[in-house]
Amino acid sequence: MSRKLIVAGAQLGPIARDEDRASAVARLCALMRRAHARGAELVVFPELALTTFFPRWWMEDPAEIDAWFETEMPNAAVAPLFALARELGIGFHLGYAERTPEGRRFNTAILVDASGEILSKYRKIHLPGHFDDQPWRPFQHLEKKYFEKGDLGWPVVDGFGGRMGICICNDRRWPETWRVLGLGGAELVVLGYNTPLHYPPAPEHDHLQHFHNELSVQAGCYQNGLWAVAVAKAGMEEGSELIGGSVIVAPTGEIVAKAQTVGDEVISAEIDLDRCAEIRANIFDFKAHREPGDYGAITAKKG
Ligand code: CDV
Repeated sequence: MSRKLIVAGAQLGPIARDEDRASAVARLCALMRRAHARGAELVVFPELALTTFFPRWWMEDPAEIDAWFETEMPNAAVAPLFALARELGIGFHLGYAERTPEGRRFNTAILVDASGEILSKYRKIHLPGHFDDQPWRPFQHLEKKYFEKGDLGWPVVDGFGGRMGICICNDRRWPETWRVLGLGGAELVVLGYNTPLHYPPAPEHDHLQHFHNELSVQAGCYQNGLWAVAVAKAGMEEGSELIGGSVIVAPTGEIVAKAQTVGDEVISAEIDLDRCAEIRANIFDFKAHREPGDYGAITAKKG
């Protein structure tokens, strides 16, 4: 049986602070239709795709904070997206802010199959930024304040004819993320990101943002012999310029599709999951060549 499938990345241009869920979901639906028209069986949306990237603002009022979070998934606001996916027979990945019934808050992503069933859920583990108010920044990055560290590990599940993994944004910069997914047997990793062009603590690296994005995803794919669809929120969003640059990357580390704009844009590629073996049965044949007995420091030490 063929293990080829067409996958799409649906990059989102900026979402304004006052843009409501209905408007964002209408944009996601339009992108889903475009992905389906290209024959895609799976479309990947960015991190926190239902709202603006709200962790850029310091907020203290719990009601104001909670307004950015979804307490159920699906819910009434995203129902049109789930319904369209079922109608078209297309799966999707969606990032959103999750508030649990116990009041815990996570930066979450789900993978939904073509029948609208949630196949997998991931809660972001590598939360970047800071806990405290830092008004000197042109925009803040308060993920550590608004989210708890994810508690689901990096699940790898069967779906779309292969083994599927999820990570979120800053996770992609960490080799540990990719190796855990690779050890779980992931053949396709889907991920969304919101990466500003300007990084206030180290502005001397601003010109390297696209390079570091591609370097991270390409290395993760190559070193673990897997495919990735990495999808951005892009463009000038409430004073923060987001890099865009969504890519689809092969197990060889080669980029096979890349966004050309910083707006709403669909990229797609036919991918063959059997190509993972090109790497996994050779240079990164884990069973033959890994030496876990020598890697103890990775889990024994934090820094
Ligand atoms: N949303 C993110 O995780 N953004 C980080 C930025 C802050 C460095 C990223 O890794 O792209």
